[in-house]
Amino acid sequence: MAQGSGSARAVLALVLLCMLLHGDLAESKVYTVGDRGGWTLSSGGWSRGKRFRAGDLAMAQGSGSARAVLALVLLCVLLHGDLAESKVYTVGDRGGWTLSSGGWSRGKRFRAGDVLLFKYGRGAHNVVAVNAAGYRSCSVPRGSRTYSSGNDRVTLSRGTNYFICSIPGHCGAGMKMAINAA
Ligand SMILES: [Cu+2]
Repeated sequence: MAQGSGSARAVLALVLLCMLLHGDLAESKVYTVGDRGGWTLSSGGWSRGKRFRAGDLAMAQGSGSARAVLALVLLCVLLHGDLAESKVYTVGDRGGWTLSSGGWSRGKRFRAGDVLLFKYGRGAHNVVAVNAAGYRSCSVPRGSRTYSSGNDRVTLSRGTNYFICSIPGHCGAGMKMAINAA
């Protein structure tokens, strides 16, 4: 998922909430004939000066709150979806994927489906998804996937994901990362 989608979802939730609550305000009203006095011998003049609309009096009094509950449930579903959805992490944050970004992942918690965005000068580095042996020995096992655009998105799979830069000397200098995704 793109990074903006979380706030887009929150906006959608608020718009839906507003629509539902506004719908609540705009919906037909329930008038109690005679107000507190009720429908009595003296309530004949009660309607004087009031403006009614077609559909008024037809709605049950509880429907307004039912609508509000529906709005809140939708809001929760949307906001919860927001929390559960995958995140995009820029490796090394502002610094990007460099010789010194090996420790960047320390203390962070990742989940399968999260996306790592590797940013670096094209040609200066690359990103190779390797296995544990490749990570340990700074070698590229046959069949490893190499990314080299300088703006590479890699989706984490469950378990440990290993990445190295295969430009000679870089991995040995610390340009390697092992990331555990829950
Ligand atoms: Cu490199």
